[in-house]
Amino acid sequence: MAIVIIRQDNKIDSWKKALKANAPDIPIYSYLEEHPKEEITLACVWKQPVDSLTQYPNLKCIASLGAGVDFIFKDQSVPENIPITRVVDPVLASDMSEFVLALILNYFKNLNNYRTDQMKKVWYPQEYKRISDVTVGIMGMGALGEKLAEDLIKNRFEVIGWATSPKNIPGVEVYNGDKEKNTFLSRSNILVCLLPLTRQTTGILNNKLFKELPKQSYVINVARGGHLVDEDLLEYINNGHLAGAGLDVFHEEPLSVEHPFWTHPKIHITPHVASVSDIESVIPQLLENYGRLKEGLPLNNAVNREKGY
Ligand code: NDP
Ligand code: OXD
Repeated sequence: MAIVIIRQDNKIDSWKKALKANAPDIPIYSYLEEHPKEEITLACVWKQPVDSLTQYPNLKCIASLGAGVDFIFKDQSVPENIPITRVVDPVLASDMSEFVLALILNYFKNLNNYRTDQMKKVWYPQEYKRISDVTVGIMGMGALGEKLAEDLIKNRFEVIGWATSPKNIPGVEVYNGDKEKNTFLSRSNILVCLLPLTRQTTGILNNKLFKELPKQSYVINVARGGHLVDEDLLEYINNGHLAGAGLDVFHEEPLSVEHPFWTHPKIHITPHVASVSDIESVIPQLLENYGRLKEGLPLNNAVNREKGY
């Protein structure tokens, strides 16, 4: 049994070093080095190259090194019968919650505008918003959505949520499914998307949805670029229905230099940094599942292939 790490950024060595430090007896390889393919039972992946997962005849589990697994399902070459797991981690959740809180407060207090004014030596006080002015609607009340809701409540926000199934989260009214979606939207002055990207949720942030939001709502997408119909967002900001948007994720990453989001005064973009898996925090769950594979036990944080998340 052995582990292979497959990712196309410059983080393979850090993951490998940390895994080895925590489990010196387990053989751990980068997919870029010579390695015995038949020994690999666990593949730890992030945006793997197409076909890279087809080379392991004894693969028993594909572990996403992030919370999302959409990139695994997108790769048609990924074997259909192998269990997939994902990261569910308190550090990932608190990082996300801090990021969204920062975006909301930044928007309320016009901080980006003042920074731009500062560069031009412009003194231009503007009206600001308060926490008590808004209800935050969170689409997706999973590991990240629930933690965000808890933290927003601690900061005196009124919070509502939307998911497929009922939830019991103190202080949060959670709406379910399509029939309650419009009621949820009609109350969301700040809409935060924390949905997984699936067949059902692709393109969900579109003009039909924006129309249901209260006038001057602010949209935050920290989930996946595929949730958003870019032209619809531009239309609804430019026609004045939406106040603006904070976007961390895009259809194409890095975002093309030609894209109108870069220069739009009401769109705040960041380069997919809302919450990045913390290696030390995530490693214990990878090793726990490696041990479970060995023992033939059910895997933790398993993805439901039918649902796609
Ligand atoms: P979870 O799987 O824990 O939660 C997903 C939530 O979405 C669940 O509450 C689920 O409902 C709900 N949901 C799924 N499909 C629908 C639907 N069709 N209608 C209504 N609700 C739906 O995911 P996480 O919270 O761990 O992560 C969410 C996403 O955040 C990830 O998939 C990833 O894409 C993104 N992400 C982005 C990061 C960034 O840096 N920008 C970092 C980390 C994650 P139910 O509970 O009823 O199943
Ligand atoms: C994730 C991400 O899904 O970083 O973890 O986007």
